[in-house]
Amino acid sequence: MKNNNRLIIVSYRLPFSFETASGSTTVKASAGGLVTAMKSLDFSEAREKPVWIGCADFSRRTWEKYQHLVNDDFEFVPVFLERKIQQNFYNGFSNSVLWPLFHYFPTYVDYQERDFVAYQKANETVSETVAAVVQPQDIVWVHDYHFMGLPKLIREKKPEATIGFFLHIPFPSYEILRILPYKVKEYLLTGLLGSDLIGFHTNDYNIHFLQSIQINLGVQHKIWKINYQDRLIQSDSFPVGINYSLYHDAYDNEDVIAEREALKNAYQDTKIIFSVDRLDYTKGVMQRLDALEAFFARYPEWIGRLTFILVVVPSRDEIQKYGERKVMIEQAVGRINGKYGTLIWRPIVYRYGSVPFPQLVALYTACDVALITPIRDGMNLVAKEFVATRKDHQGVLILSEMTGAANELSTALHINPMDENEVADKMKQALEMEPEEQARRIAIMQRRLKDYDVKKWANSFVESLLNMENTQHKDPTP
Ligand code: GDG
Repeated sequence: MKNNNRLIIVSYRLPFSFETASGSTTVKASAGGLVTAMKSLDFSEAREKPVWIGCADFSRRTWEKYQHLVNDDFEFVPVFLERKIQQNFYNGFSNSVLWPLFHYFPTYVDYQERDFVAYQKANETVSETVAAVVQPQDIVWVHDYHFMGLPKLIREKKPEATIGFFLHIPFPSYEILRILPYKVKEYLLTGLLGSDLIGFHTNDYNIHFLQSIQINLGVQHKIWKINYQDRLIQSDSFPVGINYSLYHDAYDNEDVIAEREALKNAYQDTKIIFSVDRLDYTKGVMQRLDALEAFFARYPEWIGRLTFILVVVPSRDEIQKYGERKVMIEQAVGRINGKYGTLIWRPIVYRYGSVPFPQLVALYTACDVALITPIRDGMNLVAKEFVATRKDHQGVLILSEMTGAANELSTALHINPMDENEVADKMKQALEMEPEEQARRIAIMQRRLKDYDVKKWANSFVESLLNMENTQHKDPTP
């Protein structure tokens, strides 16, 4: 897709950070899925560089001094929030209200009025920055739950703007949303309705959103079209994809081969089950450990013949619920290793920390089984990346039915993460699966991931947004 519109991305984080070591400062680009997706859009005919607006995790002074080091296809506009506002907006309302509630953990919600005030303030500040930057013909694409108020705030300042919003986490059922005070629901839902196009990973999330606006605001919709305040809005599902070729081709990368050989040598006497997630209660790590224990209890013939490599990546450690989780995981790992381990074998190899890309792909491609058991997950990219890397067409994916990815990865072994016996049985099935059957299942999933990769995702969202805008000018009735 080529077009002459300028793209303005708004996300909580900017895709780089400054690192200072031994007195010298460098810029480190981050390589998340969002960065890849945004870089894959073709805006080569646009008049100006695309712009990326996000909250700064560095000081204004650092930015003034080192911004010349940031050389990128994007122009970056950091927003500097007051420390207290930033804390209450991010750790408070975003990650202690919206995150747990939207992942169906209502008892983890810690609603504080001051945090909601900070969320509104942060959205307002960011909307002022967007309004100062946006010009006619620009496309504004807002990402994720930190900025649900933003589309409306931009629309108030720039009524003609073209605005898209994408939610990376689940949109929960109306019954869950109703736990929030009415003024909060109203703020979030009317906030989203400032968009022209609202995107979700799955149809279910979209339906939940449509039900919520109907029940809470009395706003009607028809076949994904919403008529609101004389504007036509569309909401639809756009399941995020991955950079398929990056992961698929990495199988033959020299560093990956070396790391894979090292892993296979280290665990040559056992099969390998593997998982990697951020430390988050939504990812179901405790349930996974319960299932492993159930597996050894049900199938003791596997004791000594299986290694579970558990990688947990630090995340949001300032929030109490995350710190508690780390202690729980480490106690369970210690207990299971103590109970089943021998002097020469440990059932669980645990790493708390991130691993570099070649090691991650080596783990994906050395393992016999990937065990992915979130209790809720908007999509889950790890499952998709694991499948994409298996150029050898081997390996079995066990995947929670509570992930958005389960819709697309139809030949994975689906499980309910709460049912430890079911997970244990599927682990046995996976470990004993014939190579031909593994290949058949992987090939089907790879076709889907290759066809609908991250480029397709980003392009189909932007194309729908542009078409939407045209439709609006032509005929504002659904
Ligand atoms: C949110 C939603 C949705 C992880 N550990 C390492 C590492 N990673 C990379 C993975 C993957 C990404 O981080 C994690 O993505 P997920 O999708 O699994 O999870 P969230 O961070 O919760 O993402 C989620 C996503 O947004 C996109 O919309 O799918 O549902 O919660 O790319 O590879 N990468 C490296 N080392 C690690 O240790 N190199």
